[in-house]
Amino acid sequence: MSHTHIPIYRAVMEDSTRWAEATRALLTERRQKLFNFIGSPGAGKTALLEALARALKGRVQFAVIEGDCAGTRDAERLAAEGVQAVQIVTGAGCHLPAESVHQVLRDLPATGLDFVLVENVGNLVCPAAFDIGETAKLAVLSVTEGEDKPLKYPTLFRQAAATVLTKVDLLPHLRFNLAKCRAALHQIKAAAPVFELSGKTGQGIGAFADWLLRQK
Ligand SMILES: Nc1nc2c(ncn2[C@@H]2O[C@H](COP(=O)(O)OP(=O)(O)O)[C@@H](O)[C@H]2O)c(=O)[nH]1
Ligand SMILES: [Mg+2]
Repeated sequence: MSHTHIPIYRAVMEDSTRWAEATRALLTERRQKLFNFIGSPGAGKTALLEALARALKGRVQFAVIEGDCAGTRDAERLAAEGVQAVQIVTGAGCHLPAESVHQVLRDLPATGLDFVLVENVGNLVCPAAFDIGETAKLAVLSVTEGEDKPLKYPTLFRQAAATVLTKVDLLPHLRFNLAKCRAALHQIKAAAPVFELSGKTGQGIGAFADWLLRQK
C-alpha cells in the first residue's frame, strides 16, 4: 500500500487554495462578486441563469462561467439571452478547478461587470469541497430530487449562502414535502434563506434576483 496519494492530495489542495485566494484578491480589486451555483445535473441551474438574465437585464451587468464535462451547450444558452458566457470543459473533472476559473475571470472585463455567475459541474459533492474564491456558494435543488437531499449532502447545503429550490411549478404532480425539506435544512443547521422558484414559469425569480442584487 502506498501513501504517496496523501502528500499529492495536500499539494493539489494547497495549489487550489492559492488560485482561490488570487481570485478573491482580483474580485476585491475589481469590486466584482462571484456566485458559485452548485446542484445536480438537470436541477435547472442553466434555466435559473436564463431566467436571471431576463430578470436582471438593465439592473446589473453580469457574465457567466459554465462548467461541464463536455460541450458548450450551456454557454450557448446564456449567449442566446445576451449574456457574455464562457464554457470551461472539465473532461473527467467532477468540479471546476480554481485555476481555470481564475484564468477565465482574468480575461473578463475588469470594469463595467458587477457579477460573475458560475454554474459548476452538475454534482452535489465535489464542487462543495473546492473553494474557487467565490463570494458565496449557492445550492440549487429541484423538487424532483426529493426533500431529503440536504440530509444526504449536508456539506453543500451547510456552506451555501442560499438554497434555491427549483421547478416548483411541478409540485402539484409530486409528493415533495416543502415543510420536510425546510426541516431537513434546519436539521443540518443550514441557516441560509430558501428561495422557491421556477425557471420555467418565472415564479419566485424576482425575489431571488432582488436578494442577489442586495449582495452587491
Ligand atoms: N418544469 C420545470 N422544468 C425545468 C425547470 N428548470 C429546468 N427545467 C427542465 O429541467 C431540465 C434540466 O434543466 P437545465 O437548466 O438544463 O438543468 P442543469 O443541468 O441544472 O443546468 C430541462 O429539461 C429543463 O427544461 C423548471 O423550473 N420547471
Ligand atoms: Mg446546465
